[in-house]
Amino acid sequence: MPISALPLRSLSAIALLALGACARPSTTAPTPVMQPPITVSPPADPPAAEPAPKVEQGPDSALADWHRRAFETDGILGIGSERAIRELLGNRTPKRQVIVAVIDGGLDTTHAMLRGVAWKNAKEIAGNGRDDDRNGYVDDTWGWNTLATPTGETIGPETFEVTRVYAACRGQPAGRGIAKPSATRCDSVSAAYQEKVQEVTGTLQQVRNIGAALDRVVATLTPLLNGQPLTTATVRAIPASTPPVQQAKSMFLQLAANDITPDVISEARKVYESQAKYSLDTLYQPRGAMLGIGSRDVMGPDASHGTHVAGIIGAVRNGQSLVQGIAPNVQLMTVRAVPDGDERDEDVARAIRYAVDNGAQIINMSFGKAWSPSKAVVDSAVRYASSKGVLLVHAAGNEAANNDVDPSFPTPVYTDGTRATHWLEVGASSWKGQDQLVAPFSNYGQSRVDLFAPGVDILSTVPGGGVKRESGTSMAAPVVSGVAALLMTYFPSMTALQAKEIMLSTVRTFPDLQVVLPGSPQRVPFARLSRTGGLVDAYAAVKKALDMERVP
Ligand SMILES: [Ca+2]
Ligand SMILES: [Ca+2]
Repeated sequence: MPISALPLRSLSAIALLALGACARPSTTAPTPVMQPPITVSPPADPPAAEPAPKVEQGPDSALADWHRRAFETDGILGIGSERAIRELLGNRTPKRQVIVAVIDGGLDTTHAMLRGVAWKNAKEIAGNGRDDDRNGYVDDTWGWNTLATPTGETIGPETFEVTRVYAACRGQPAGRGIAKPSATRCDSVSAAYQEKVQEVTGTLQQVRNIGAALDRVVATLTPLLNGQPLTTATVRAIPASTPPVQQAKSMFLQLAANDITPDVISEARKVYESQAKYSLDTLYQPRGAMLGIGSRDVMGPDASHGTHVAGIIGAVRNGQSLVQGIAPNVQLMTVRAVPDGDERDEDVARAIRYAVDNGAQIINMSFGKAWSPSKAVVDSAVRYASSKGVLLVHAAGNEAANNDVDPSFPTPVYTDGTRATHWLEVGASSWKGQDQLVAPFSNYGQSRVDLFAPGVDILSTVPGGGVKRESGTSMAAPVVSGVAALLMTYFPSMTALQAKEIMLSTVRTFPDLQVVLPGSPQRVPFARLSRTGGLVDAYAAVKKALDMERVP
């Protein structure tokens, strides 16, 4: 079941592989079920002065900037944004500053690659306890944080929606503010809650098992490295002197080939431990009786996800860095509304309205959930954004599911069945191409998903000044937000709606391509996994915008 779309790596098949090969013979056998893709968030506190890690490049791994590259010139299915800037826009300068709001888990506004592009509320005086610009928010210099107690303390973890509704059925604190559902409804809610408990505790156990196996592998290999770091290259170079060393090497490399490293495991462990401890707890109610308006703390306790998303859109562009945003001349506005656990509809609605009222032209929403008890509140904010011409770009979700059947909220379809006009729903594609073109975790939907965009192994900014690769539809949505911003900055009279239409009409299609359907061994036509059947193509979009300019 969906939770907030944090960056993700699918452990499903790998978990079995690792358990099968690593588990101690006498321990309980792994349950041979496919777990849902695992959502992984990076560590909360990376060392402050850590230099950017060396990024491995080669046929086995993605180029650091693959998502911005062009198929025609680089042979990889990126979006061609650099080629567009170089070849089509070389004689122009960006004309308009575009504000892109990132509704997410927080932003590190001090990151060297972001502080020059972080939106600042020029009319608000910081820290004087007053609402200087009278927009309703006190000291909102860097955006807003909806996740705070009524007395202004920042909230970290939250419950799942299913936990809240289940708690409402039982009159427990986590259900506060939700009307008690009918007895029949409560029966099905109870079943859904139990299923979620099983899923979280089962996955946590798997992660712990893999972690224990990996610890043993690391303990065997580390003494043989002569102080060198543990990487695929250094491990490959270790002589397989004894059968245990050979086995440890082979296990490490197999796991690494599936992106399972000690870091990934410790991140996954943190996420699932938090879910088990807080998100499933029917007694947990971090905000007390009232939701409150929020606070000025836009960073929050863990800004990893939001900082990564923001960097994809607009990290400072200079020719030297591997990490650069897609669009020049953007300002990134942060609205913190996505906790560990499920974001609340009221917070999502407030965040959208804040972004619209404070000048955002594009809003990136890399989050999602399976339940939306107050969907009408979100719908109303979405209608408001549309009425102001603001484009909403939403990640399709990481459950390898069909959104036409199991919606991932918020959705582009209102409760009355009509559709939001200013909305793009984005699935994730991979650099691997061919039948691996669709990311194995990505949601899809011929009706509910508009297009795909690069969302695997995307290198971007993380708190503390570093950079990191992450995967998820969370990374694909900001690619599309970035292309929209790129169009709007170079074509200053273009509306967000026109940018959306240009992107949709210029997608790269693959008429005969069969791809592996996420969550299944089946192959299906890529054309049927989204409305357009295509991948966002910045080069083609810019070209079309230029063509349209020439036609009076
Ligand atoms: Ca204010
Ligand atoms: Ca102030």
